[in-house]
Amino acid sequence: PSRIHLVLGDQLSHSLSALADADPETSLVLMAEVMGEATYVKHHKKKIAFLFSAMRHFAEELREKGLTVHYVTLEDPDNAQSLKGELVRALAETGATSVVVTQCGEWRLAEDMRGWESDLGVPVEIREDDRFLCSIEDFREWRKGRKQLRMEYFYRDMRRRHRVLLEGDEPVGGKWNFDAENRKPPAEGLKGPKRISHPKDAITKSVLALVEEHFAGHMGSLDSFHFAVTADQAEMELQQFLDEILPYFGDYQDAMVKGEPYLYHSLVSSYINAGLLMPIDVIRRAEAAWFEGRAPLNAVEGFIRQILGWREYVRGIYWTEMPDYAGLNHLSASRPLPQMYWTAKTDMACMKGAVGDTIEHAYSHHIQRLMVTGNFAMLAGIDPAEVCEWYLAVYSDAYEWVELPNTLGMALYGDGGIMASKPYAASGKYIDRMSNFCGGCRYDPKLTTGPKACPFNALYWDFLDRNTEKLARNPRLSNMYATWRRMDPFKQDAIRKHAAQVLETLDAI
Ligand code: FAD
Ligand code: DLZ
Ligand code: SF4
Repeated sequence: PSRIHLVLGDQLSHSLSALADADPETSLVLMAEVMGEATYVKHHKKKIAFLFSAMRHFAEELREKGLTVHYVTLEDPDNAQSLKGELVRALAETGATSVVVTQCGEWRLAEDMRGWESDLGVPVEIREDDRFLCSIEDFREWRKGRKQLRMEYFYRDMRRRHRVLLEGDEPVGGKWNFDAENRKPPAEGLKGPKRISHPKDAITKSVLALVEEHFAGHMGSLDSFHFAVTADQAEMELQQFLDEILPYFGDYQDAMVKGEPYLYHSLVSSYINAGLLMPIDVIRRAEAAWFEGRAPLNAVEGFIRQILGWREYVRGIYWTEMPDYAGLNHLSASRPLPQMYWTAKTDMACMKGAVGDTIEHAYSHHIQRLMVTGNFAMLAGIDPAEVCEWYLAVYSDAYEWVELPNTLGMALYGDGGIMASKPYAASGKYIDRMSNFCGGCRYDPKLTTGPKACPFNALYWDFLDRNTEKLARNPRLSNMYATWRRMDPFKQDAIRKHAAQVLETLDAI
């Protein structure tokens, strides 16, 4: 072969730009399981197992198409354990004279790639990742000259550009956004439908054994591994979502229920991000469900907004803000991440639930990530770098391009308002309204001080108080600051004291 086509673990798409001209005669496809990628953060065991198994299955599919694939397993004794090292080895072994790859999803690796051409001594062509619906250049153009970035306007442009849910040039249903209809608290006894669990074949079983052996110290258990590991299996899950679940997606998008990690969410993020599903297909099929009367508009529009809007928007923010973005810490937060994020050992039922789901499934849904674990980390002033590393490690859908703006920007307000127009700060009252966690909790969401007080409450006021200088001028927080200022100074003092006590004992609450 004269050319090496490198395919990364989150590039498992037959339409990948790096494979566009792969040729059975002259091309060698290189895929490698390497410690460098598996340990730059301590990824959840299920995330590693999902990716390795999906990579191995994808390699088989490429072989079935007639391509030559050089697949390096983690345990290969000659494995250089880094992507560059494996390229060096493959070039030396084959005498190939060039490399082609699709641009990657993380700054860390992109920086490394910039040096490959000179380090490897052959031309390295880095192609655009056209699985995304907005190129980085187009995003740069879109944001040029805008003082304040708002997802909503980007999303409307994307709807127009890709002609999604449009009637002429107008949004179907007369509005761009039906979010106001998407905030129902959970009904009593709300239970999500049973999800597909795929049978484990020989490839998956051997990957599970490998992960158990080499990543024993990473978070999570490999029990009940249920992930789709091929595009066909991911397609089955998407079809189930479109048929049975999408109609309810909007209504319960923000609801949280103990013991129900999935509710009416799609679970497609891991598959889209790894390349097993194409975002445009997912969008078109959800759109068809509305046009054909199989799902209501609030659900379909809400779902499409997440993928055509948020997903593309956060990627644009990431690539146009990096590398400085990763170091931002607008609120100067510096506390270490409490142990409960790794162990779920806490009396706070909502945190126990969200972290417990994460340990068990490498998943928790958006509102748990944002309003429970994220909100708590922001209110408690946890160092954003530690929080971001946690989110990048523990979710099966996590890559820095999508994790970082969501965590640093949306959940922690660490970017000072690039992603969100105000901090998503909330007290126990919000969690009580949107979940059934509080009923079974040692703490009481109605109390702010005293031994039974919900820790979110004092932390909420203390957070506003601590950050007055940075936040009080935000018009979207003026009501909350007015309430705080009107409060009896003795009560304010008691809240400050209780918050200080909570912060001192974060590992024991
Ligand atoms: P659904 O609720 O069914 O949503 C449908 C799809 O929309 C998702 O599959 C996803 O592709 C897309 N989507 C929804 N919200 C977002 C968003 N805010 N940003 C980007 N895409 C979105 N998502 C990741 O894919 N990887 C991450 O590492 C990640 N980290 C996050 C960290 C924090 C602190 C927060 C608040 C959110 C994070 N998200 C991340 C976004 C979101 O929580 C997940 O995409 C979602 O929970 C995945 O589950 P689902 O497929 O069931 O989503
Ligand atoms: C996340 C991940 C893991 C755990 N392992 C590998 C691997 O062994 N080989 C590989 O090519 N990719 C892996 N990945 C995905 C990469 O980390 C991902 O491609 C980069 O972070 C850029 O998005
Ligand atoms: Fe969470 Fe507070 Fe409710 Fe307990 S009372 S579940 S800590 S919000």
